[in-house]
Amino acid sequence: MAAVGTWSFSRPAVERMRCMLLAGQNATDVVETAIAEVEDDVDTGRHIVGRGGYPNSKGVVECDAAIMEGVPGRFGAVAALRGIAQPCRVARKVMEKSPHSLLVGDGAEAFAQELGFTSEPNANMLSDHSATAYREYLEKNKLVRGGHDTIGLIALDLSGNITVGVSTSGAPFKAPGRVGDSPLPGCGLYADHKVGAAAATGDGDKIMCYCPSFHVVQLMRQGSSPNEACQAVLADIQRRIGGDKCFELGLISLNMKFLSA
Ligand code: SD4
Repeated sequence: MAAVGTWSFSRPAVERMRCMLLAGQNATDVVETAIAEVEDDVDTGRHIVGRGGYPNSKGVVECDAAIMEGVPGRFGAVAALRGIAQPCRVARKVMEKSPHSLLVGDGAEAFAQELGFTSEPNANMLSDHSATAYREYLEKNKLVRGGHDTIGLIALDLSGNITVGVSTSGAPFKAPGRVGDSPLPGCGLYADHKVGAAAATGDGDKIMCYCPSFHVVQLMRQGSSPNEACQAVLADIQRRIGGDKCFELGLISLNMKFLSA
């Protein structure tokens, strides 16, 4: 079994996943639970995930989230979803209960409500921090607080199931309706039970043009280690965009090697 996550703030979530996996829990339950706890937590340093995420340019929190299992076709996602504190739980329901793979905006919210999720007023989705940051943004008409907090978690359970999940409120003060890389398969996340899984974080408007998560998994399929695959994808993108240009992209990946560890 094994668990990995994006950014140092995900360490408690990774530790939580490790305990759940050791207790024999299923990879998808583990990823969903660990992400949902981060989504619903407005404390310390997590300002781009679920409740408490930075809002869009109109002050409304809009979230993207996705879950992908290693089994072919097992994918569900939501994008530009408003009023739901734990969007990754809705993404899982899309995977399990909907004939579709990705639901957006009002349609995603209606789907969530039908399945018993409570839609909350936008005021409940903002934290003191994100509300203050939005006021500063309006006053100065520019992003005064940035950073990256998108959570991406990968779990490999004791039975050999691998699942990856991501959740984000996206680019701070984005245009309403903007969707990033996170809910797009191959871009924000990808999993294949014969190979491994990967997740991305960073500037989603650029990331989605390069399908880096799919690329990482393909390279692992061809024999690269997770680290080699991530490095190779970063180098490939750097080569393609040209030496002096850059954008923010972080990748995590896990292969099936830890199955018996
Ligand atoms: C997005 N990739 O919506 C996300 C943002 C992110 O850490 O990863 N932030 O563009």
